[in-house]
Amino acid sequence: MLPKPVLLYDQPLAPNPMRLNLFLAEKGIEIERIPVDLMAGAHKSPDYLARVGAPQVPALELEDGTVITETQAIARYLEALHPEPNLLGRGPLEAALIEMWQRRAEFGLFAAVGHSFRHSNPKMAVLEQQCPDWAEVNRGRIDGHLAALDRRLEGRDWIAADRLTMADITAYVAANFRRIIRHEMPGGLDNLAAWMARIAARPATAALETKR
Ligand SMILES: N[C@@H](CCC(=O)N[C@@H](CS)C(=O)NCC(=O)O)C(=O)O
Repeated sequence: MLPKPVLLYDQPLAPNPMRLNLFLAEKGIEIERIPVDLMAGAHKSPDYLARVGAPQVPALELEDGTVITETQAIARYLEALHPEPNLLGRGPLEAALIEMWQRRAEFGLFAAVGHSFRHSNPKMAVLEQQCPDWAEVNRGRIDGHLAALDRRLEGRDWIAADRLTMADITAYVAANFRRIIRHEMPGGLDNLAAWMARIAARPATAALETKR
């Protein structure tokens, strides 16, 4: 028997927890959450570090005391417990392609938006040793990542498979999070705009938006 999840260390406004929360909502998984106040440094307290082992959210605690960090690792465990709806791939080839697009989204658009935000917003100075040039470099990369996604979505509804997967979730959270740095969506990315509207209209996404 696999140990059951008992607690999610969460911060619903932060983008990695957002990815996991969307994943959970799509799967219909309910779990007790404990909000972690990142701005107050709660994730760096000795108690948090002793329990979780790393100063970050999300983190998933299991009934046997194991704590899993890293959004993708948490998702992987939860998918083993709740295989449907499948978000990480059925079979090795599909799983590899979803992982590939997930990583491209995470290390591409998601990282560009994240670095741009963390290195430019004065409030983030409590969490980040800020480098304004790095914020600008990353802001400059966003349009290219959006255009690449738009090209990928030509003639298809979803990024990696015939249905929404974790690749879409990561890319969507990143594309949406641009709003926090007031990045303007370039014109002409019609495939991307249609895909964003498709995800925004899903019950899981809508439920998440209204909770915030
Ligand atoms: N690679 C990790 C990243 C986790 C992460 O960086 N989470 C952010 C919130 S989005 C955090 O906890 N930041 C704390 C800090 O910057 O001190 C994952 O995929 O979950």
